[in-house]
Amino acid sequence: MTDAQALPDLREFSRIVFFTGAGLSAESGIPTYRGAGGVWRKYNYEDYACQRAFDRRPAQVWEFHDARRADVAACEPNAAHRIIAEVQAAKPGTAVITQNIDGLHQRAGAAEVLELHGSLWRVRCDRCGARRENHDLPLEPKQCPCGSLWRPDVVWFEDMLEYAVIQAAVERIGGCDCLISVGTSGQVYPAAELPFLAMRAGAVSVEVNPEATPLSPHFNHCLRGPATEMLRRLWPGEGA
Ligand code: BJW
Repeated sequence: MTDAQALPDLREFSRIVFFTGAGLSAESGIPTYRGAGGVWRKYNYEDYACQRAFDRRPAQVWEFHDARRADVAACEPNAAHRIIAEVQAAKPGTAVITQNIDGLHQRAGAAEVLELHGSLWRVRCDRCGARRENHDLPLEPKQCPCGSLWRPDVVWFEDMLEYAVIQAAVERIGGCDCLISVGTSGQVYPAAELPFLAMRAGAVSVEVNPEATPLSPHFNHCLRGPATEMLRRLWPGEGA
């Protein structure tokens, strides 16, 4: 882990970006995707998380997503989500760009979260274009009023990311003065390209992850430990 003396002082920055992944929610009890206990260790994404699977077996894909909604609903934001919201409240130029679909940033009080991979808590109809927030457990009915099926408004493999969201993320991350990447393996594209925009623009960059990732060599600081503990070191709080 980086020497505590060398940690950047977040109070010195005005355009901080938190770039977050599944590891941020691990301490809330939500499994990550890769690694031990990861979602993709148990389930093949080709059967549960791509449009082809939904077209073939929508009931199976909905059963998987209904179960994930129920699991996430039973979890609470953790101290790391709350610290990020604290920083954002203290420094309004702070942005949150997440790959997570669990909505825990928002439940912790973060504002303006850019959700690169959509949300478990929205559904959309690709026939009529309807899109709405929905928290049913399980979703009922699964039919949109137009007669077609709702699908989870998440970005599955092979789906394109939403243009407006990626555009906003590129703008915020390319213009930040401090990038803090938390709990992502940096293996999924195009999201994994985003940190480089900040680095090329000269931002101070910090990775928070108990394990090294393919992106680690490019960060100025690598904090090896759980998000709750490492973020508290970075942001001891306003009174500190
Ligand atoms: C802790 C911790 C603690 C643990 N504290 N940290 C080349 C070859 C083949 C395919 C591709 C390719 N290039 C691009 C692609 C396509 C694909 C891709 O990137 N594949 C790669 C796997 C290679 N990308 C896409 O398909 C994207 N779309 C696209 O590119 O469209 C164009 C296209 C069209 C057609 C064909 C090809 C391209 C869309 C990507 C969508 C990703 N969707 C998911 C699922 C969401 C929905 C759902 O859940 O149902 O998003 S996949 C999953 O991975 C999820 C996550 O957001 C994403 C990233 O994962 P994340 O957050 O990094 O989690 P993990 O588990 O990987 O890592 C957790 C980390 O936390 C670890 O490092 C731990 O150490 C750490 N950790 N505890 C801090 N306490």
